Amino acid sequence: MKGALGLISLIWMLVIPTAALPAEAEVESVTVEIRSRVFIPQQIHLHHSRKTLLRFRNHDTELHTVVAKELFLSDDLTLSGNGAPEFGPEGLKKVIIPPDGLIEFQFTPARAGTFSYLCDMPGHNMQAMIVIE
Ligand SMILES: [Cu+2]
Repeated sequence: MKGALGLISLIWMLVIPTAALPAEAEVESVTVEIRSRVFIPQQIHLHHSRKTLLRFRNHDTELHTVVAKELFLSDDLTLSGNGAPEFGPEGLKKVIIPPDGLIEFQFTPARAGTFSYLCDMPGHNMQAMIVIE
């Protein structure tokens, strides 16, 4: 009986804090791994008007870029990690990710659609898709 009570209170401790999290914490978090010049997975799904944390982790020993024209034209875009962003007249053009590097995009996708992105390093031929529902 004591054991059962202990188990129940343990379940409460595990369940309640999650249920009590404020709406602010409802961030959709997705990670794309880069291995051997491939974006993995090849397609990810996000949702418009939902706060998103999109990570790219480069496991290769060479640098890669993430070039996504329209996708990151979001008012609330913030970048973190050790990538090097490049900006053009229309905003963020691309981010360079060093070997073993990580970049994090925090943004809210503005609209639904299918967006392809790529790495524009010569000869890499790397492309993948983000579907925003
Ligand atoms: Cu690349």
